[in-house]
Amino acid sequence: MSIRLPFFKSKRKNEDQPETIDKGPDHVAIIMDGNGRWAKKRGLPRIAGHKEGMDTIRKIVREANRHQIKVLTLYAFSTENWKRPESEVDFILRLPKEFLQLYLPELIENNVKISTIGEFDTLPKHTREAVQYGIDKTKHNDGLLLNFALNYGSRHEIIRAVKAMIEDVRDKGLDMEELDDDAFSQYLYTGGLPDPDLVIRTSGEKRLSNFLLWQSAYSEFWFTDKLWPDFTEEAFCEALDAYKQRKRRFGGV
Ligand code: V0D
Repeated sequence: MSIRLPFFKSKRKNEDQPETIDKGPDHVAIIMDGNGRWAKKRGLPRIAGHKEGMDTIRKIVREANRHQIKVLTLYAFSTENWKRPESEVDFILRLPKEFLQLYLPELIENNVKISTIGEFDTLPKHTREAVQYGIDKTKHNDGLLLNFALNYGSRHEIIRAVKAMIEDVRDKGLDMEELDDDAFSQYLYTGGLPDPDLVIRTSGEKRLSNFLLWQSAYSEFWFTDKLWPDFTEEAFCEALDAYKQRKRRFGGV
């Protein structure tokens, strides 16, 4: 389910305007890893970690708002996550409803708009209905875009985009000569969104794991050993500060 927002112009190279010093990221994407491990460390079932992870989302959304971040993309459920035990998958797919029961009023108060990327149609009906409710209730908001990657895998996203583009060449007379990377980007789930400026992964793994492969070609990366439920506002600010410092150094040379 891609949402097209014409007012977000993808600006990857930023050659035409001088880099603003200390400019924070517009788009932050996060791989929220380590929920199961957090629970295991406490002798709790993995699902307790997923539940705790929802509270971290709430905190990070509030902090993202304070920093005038425009898009926050969260890797909530990958196409590989189906391989987990059925009971865990079942629990995870009920979290959107629980999350919205807890936090939708606060999201609305804070002008947050919910969107998703990924293969929405093959999620269970109850999950789709819960998420769609959140999308509908926040569709008029124009603050932070809280973008959940649900049933998302980047290679699949790219293949799907290639197929859609070929269809448009065949059926809509799209000129092959005009196809460049900007044109292609529009066929991805993230079409209309800026590329992530900063990709964060918690819990120590230093991999992209099929997340935003195309979109993160020019992104900065921040890896932390903190497990997602232990990721705090302070830890998030640390990542944002590191991002700004890198930009500053880059601007200086
Ligand atoms: C589990 C830790 C919120 C990471 C956070 C279906 C993994 C809790 C949502 C959510 C998940 C999604 C859409 C929406 C509102 C909330 C969520 C999933 C997993 C996968 F509109 N947390 N959360 N979705 N986890």
